[in-house]
Amino acid sequence: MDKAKLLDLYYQMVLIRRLEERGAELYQAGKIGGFMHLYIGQEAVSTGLIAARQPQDRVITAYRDHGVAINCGIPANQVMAELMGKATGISQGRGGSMHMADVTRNFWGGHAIVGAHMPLAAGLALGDKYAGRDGVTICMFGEGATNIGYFHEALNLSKVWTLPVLWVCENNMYGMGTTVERASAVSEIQQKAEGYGMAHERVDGMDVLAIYEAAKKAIETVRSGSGPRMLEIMTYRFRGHSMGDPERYRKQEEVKKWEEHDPIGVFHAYLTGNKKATTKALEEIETRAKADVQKAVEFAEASPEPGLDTLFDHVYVEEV
Ligand SMILES: Cc1ncc(C[n+]2csc(CCOP(=O)(O)OP(=O)(O)O)c2C)c(N)n1
Repeated sequence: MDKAKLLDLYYQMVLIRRLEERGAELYQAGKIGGFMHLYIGQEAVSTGLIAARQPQDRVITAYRDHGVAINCGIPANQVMAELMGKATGISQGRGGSMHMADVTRNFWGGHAIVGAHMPLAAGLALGDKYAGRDGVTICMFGEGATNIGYFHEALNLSKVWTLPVLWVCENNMYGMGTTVERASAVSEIQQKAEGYGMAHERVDGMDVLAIYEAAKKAIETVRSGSGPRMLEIMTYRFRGHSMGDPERYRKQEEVKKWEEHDPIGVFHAYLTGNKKATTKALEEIETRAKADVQKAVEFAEASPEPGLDTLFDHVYVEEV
């Protein structure tokens, strides 16, 4: 990967982190409503994954979607405005935190119902296959979603119909307050792919370049027509499940231990240690990301709420 791309990945990860930190403050100040799930700690996953896609590859995920939106190219202004429910948000203020989407960037959305987007991913892939297009659908989900019926239906059909899907499990070890061991018959989620005759691989989720390399290989293999595959990416969320989680199910020492492997810190050490970037260059990126978040907050605050006269817009798809 060339230096410019490496630095861009660093920028994306820092931008997500700073944007969500500000988001948490705005939530506490009552400026963001509804549920909000932060991606802090998991930024390397979608950054590495989406850097490996081609423009024709579709991305679909669950409700922890702010980072995915940024990585798909949605400007910070529109992500922040959506968090605040403003008309200038990427979903015009109607979706909020959990429902960012932009099909023009091949981002098919954040979805709030656990696992429900997985059959949609199979459908998107079926559409591409049927039309003879060479896109791959990248479907991200938590390990908790793998205990749900949708997961099994979707994986089964994707294999039966040799659909071009890359299933990506983000194993952050907790589904709300429940550990993977308490909820899943096997804690190594990749084993579930075996039940559907699918190739699979476990990847270090704190290492953006390891994710990029694994994703690149997996996406191109799927594109070659060999059918679906699964990646299980081992990661950790540094914050609670959603805003207002008292986190009684885990010890602070555990969180601190994982924070020592902060994906941004790990990437910083790689870039400086391998002379890909100077500390000063990375500081400049951090300053830029912070300024971009500040601009996004100002843009969102100055934006109007959706007008009452638009209340019934977009409720039904118009016949064409
Ligand atoms: C069908 C359904 N059941 C329950 C919930 C409530 N719920 C929201 S998030 C969540 C945990 C999911 O965990 P996981 O899939 O591992 O994703 P993570 O939050 O770790 O990213 C649950 C049970 C829901 N949204 N949908």
